[in-house]
Amino acid sequence: MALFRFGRSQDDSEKEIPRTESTSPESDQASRPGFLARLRSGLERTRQVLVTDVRDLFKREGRLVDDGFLEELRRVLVQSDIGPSATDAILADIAVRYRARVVEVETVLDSIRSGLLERLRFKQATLTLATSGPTVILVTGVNGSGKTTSIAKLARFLSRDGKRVVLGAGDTFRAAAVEQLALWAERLGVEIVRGEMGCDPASVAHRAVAVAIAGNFDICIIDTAGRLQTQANLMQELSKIRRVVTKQLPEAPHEVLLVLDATAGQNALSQARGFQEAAGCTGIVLAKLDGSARGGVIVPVTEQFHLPVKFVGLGEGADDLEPFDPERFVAVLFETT
Ligand SMILES: Nc1nc2c(ncn2[C@@H]2O[C@H](COP(=O)(O)OP(=O)(O)OP(=O)(O)O)[C@@H](O)[C@H]2O)c(=O)[nH]1
Ligand SMILES: [Mg+2]
Repeated sequence: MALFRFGRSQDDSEKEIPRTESTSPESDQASRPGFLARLRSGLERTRQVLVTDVRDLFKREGRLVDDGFLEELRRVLVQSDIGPSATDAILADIAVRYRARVVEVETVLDSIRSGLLERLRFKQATLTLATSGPTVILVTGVNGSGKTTSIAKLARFLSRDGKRVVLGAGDTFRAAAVEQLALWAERLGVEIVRGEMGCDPASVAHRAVAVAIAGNFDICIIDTAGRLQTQANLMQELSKIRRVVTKQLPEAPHEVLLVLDATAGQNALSQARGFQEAAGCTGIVLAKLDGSARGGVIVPVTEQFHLPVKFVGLGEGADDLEPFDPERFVAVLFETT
């Protein structure tokens, strides 16, 4: 078991760490426009449906709100990835307020906007931090969802806030997985605890938390190997990591973040529901929102998992993570360009 300040990479052939993004604080301002552009493109298809297609229902006149209109509107909304529950709620609200009246398109867009905001605002949440001692964050999800990259981004986000961060390389299955995290640790200037290849991930988690306690770290983020909820032994392994950590610090893990790939489509996303049972997830990181164009999926995801989206990932660089901000999300969705 070794503790590195600047872990050296021996084999990172399997996972390339993108080098496009600067990790210096000075890059923050400069990266903002790019970040917004990525959020826009992540919402492009959803916006196309929610705004353009809804406008198309109106041509240049108001519309009478009757069953026919509501059905047309439903057909549009179901294409937008916001999910059946939000669609039903928005339609019910429009029916109650405007049935048998003539409405303009802006009125309907306002109803959709406020319906979405209401649902998403409720799901906003910040990271839970320990009141004393280190905060332990366990990161989990299916293969390739974006866990390790999100950990790097999270470490960057928290370091920028003045927190001392140590990473635990709990994906002990692949050498490249450990090296990927070690490379990030080196680049970010944070510490990493790693174990022998193939060793029990719970032992790495235990050591990482012990280092965090002994070294007065503020944050300990533990990576885990990708797994499917159908792999019972691996799900048990996740429960074991949890138990080991809780033994060391009764309130830990303070967060169990489920990383979901926004490009995976709604069916794939709901397959991750078993993680809640095994790992007791506390929040979602929705990664790869920049590549999805169907960012509306954030609405059904929060509803299906009964979990808040704590962060969204909008790129492969260390700065490409943002706390989820429903106001901004909805503003970008409905902005006129
Ligand atoms: N565009 C984009 N790519 C991302 C984002 N997050 C992760 N990726 C990329 O997705 C791929 C998988 O990311 P990882 O962080 O290795 O995923 P993982 O869940 O740790 O994968 P396993 O450990 O193999 O289960 C990498 O190529 C990342 O660069 C994101 O927010 N946007
Ligand atoms: Mg990984």
